[in-house]
Amino acid sequence: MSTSFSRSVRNAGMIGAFVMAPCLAINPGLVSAAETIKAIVTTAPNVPPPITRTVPANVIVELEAHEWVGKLSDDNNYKFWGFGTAGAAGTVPGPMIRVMVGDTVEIRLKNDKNSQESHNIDFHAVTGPGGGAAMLNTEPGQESRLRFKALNVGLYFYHCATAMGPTTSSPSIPEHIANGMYGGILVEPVGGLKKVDKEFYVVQSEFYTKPGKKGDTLEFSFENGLAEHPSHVVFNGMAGALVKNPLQAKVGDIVRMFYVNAGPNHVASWHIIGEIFDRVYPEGSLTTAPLEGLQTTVVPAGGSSMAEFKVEVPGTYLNVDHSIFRIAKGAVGLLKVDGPESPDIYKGLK
Ligand SMILES: [Cu+2]
Repeated sequence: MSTSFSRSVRNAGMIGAFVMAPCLAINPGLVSAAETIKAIVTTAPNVPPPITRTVPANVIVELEAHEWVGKLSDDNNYKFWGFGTAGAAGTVPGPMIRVMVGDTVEIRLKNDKNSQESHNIDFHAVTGPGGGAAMLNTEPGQESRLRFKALNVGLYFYHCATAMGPTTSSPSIPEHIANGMYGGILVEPVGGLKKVDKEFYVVQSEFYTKPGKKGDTLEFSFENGLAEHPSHVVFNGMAGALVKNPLQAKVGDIVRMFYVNAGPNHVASWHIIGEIFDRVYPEGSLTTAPLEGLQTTVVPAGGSSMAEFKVEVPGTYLNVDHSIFRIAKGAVGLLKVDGPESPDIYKGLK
């Protein structure tokens, strides 16, 4: 067992575990003589542990498409379509995936046997037609596989891109995204990102529903999607998800946020009230120098941003889209910072 593998196991914690090659059936082709491991994927806001190895590996990622009714807000349910880890329920957003540039990644996508729709995935981290979607069309109860080489470092979006669905008036890719089928995949540089104290995975997205009463399971509205008029704008899949379960940090921590904007329509103006981004890696580019000292950063639909900031003052900070009326549609989350007061930085005067 290599040293890097041992570290990976220790870092895995409760989230999952790496698995060595011999127990895995690997198809020939791109696969190299490198170590074969099973990726750790995490549910938002959790982030897979940093990659400590420095040589590319064959990485197996297992995902499962599901359709289920869940909470979109305290008042209403919604029939979501989304991705989950193998053998687990679907979540919105789908799991975060973390690989290293040069890795050969094998995606194993199952579609739950109870699904009504075919699903697939277009990974923006994939070089190849459709980002892999054409190779991953998966009927209910079936499994598809794709192997790709991660050529570019960055924080990338992934989403279902199934071109057939129940809405016959238009291509249905938007509907699959609008129902919750998306997530983020980080392709780290060799040697990984600089160590920080806290990492979080936050995905902003819009939902387009028909009107309904409190307690209703709201239905998707293609017309509102077409009009780009969302009923809900949320972080991590539900209005108030990050209010009920705030992100937590301590005074002095350096926080890194992997921020993905699923859209499907609107550009986000990401801002944390009372904080300044020390470093922003615009549009998820991790190989260019960061911008420093930013208040608000634009995150395109189908794109991402990574930001790092030190939290110096205790208290509760609001994560928002500064297209600010979206707060009323659910786009607000909390970051709670515990620790000693910092009166030299922030102090009320009477
Ligand atoms: Cu789909």
